[in-house]
Amino acid sequence: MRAPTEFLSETIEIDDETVQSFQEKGHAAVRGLCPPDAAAAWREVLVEAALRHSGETRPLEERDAYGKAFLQITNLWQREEAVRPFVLARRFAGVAARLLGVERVRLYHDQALIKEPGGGPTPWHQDQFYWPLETDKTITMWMPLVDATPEMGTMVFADGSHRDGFVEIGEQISEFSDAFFEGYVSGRRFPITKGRALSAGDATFHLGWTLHRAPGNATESPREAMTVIYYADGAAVSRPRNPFQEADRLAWLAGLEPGRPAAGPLNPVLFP
Ligand SMILES: O=C(O)CCC(=O)C(=O)O
Repeated sequence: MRAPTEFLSETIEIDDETVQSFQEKGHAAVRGLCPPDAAAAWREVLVEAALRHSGETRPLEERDAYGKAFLQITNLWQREEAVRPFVLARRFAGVAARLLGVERVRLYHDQALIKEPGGGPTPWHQDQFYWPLETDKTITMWMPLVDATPEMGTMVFADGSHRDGFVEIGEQISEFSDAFFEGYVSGRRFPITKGRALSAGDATFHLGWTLHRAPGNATESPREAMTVIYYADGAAVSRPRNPFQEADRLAWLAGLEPGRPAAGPLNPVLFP
């Protein structure tokens, strides 16, 4: 068996059809991005690291909709040395660049997202609601570290919704965002791509403006997933449009002023 780090510098081919479909729909699945043996090895490293840093102690029933949806542990690559090769992997960043149609991508941040057994649905939302970045070329890689069925809560997407850009609802991930966007996607008649069954190490990618949600975890097994967010190199910091973007500017962009290149010490170029 090859070491779980070995393949991370190797790029994979993404065919033109997948890129075109991604650009039309705002999301795509890439099977076998992390080979099965490596996915099992990385699961141990990533989930252990995530749980070590999760501050959540409340039972599910005491949390709001956001808290019920998943345990969210951000910035693992800075917290644990062992996680760095995974988050900084050229292989994953190369897919992000290819799907975005750009030459170079930078890291925004990573996060582990663990939907516990009985965990609630992930409300409809747009990721870029949180990001003070002056570009539409932003993308999230979402990779389950276990074989994940739709019943465990794999991603559901509103195809083509990225073309609407920022839908300013003034509220973050919540029951309100879920209800609002449920009405919005049906009103706009976006086709819905339902949650897929994914093997550990497969991944879905979606743009920062693509509306997405996930059902609750109706199984007895945790849905363990790792995400990495990238954006096109050359993007500038934008003027924060809400307090969450201001918090992100300080946390992920080293407090860089609006208009400056989004290129802080936490945003290395990961591809090429
Ligand atoms: O893991 C989830 O349930 C939600 C993930 C998500 O919304 C994202 O990665 O953008």
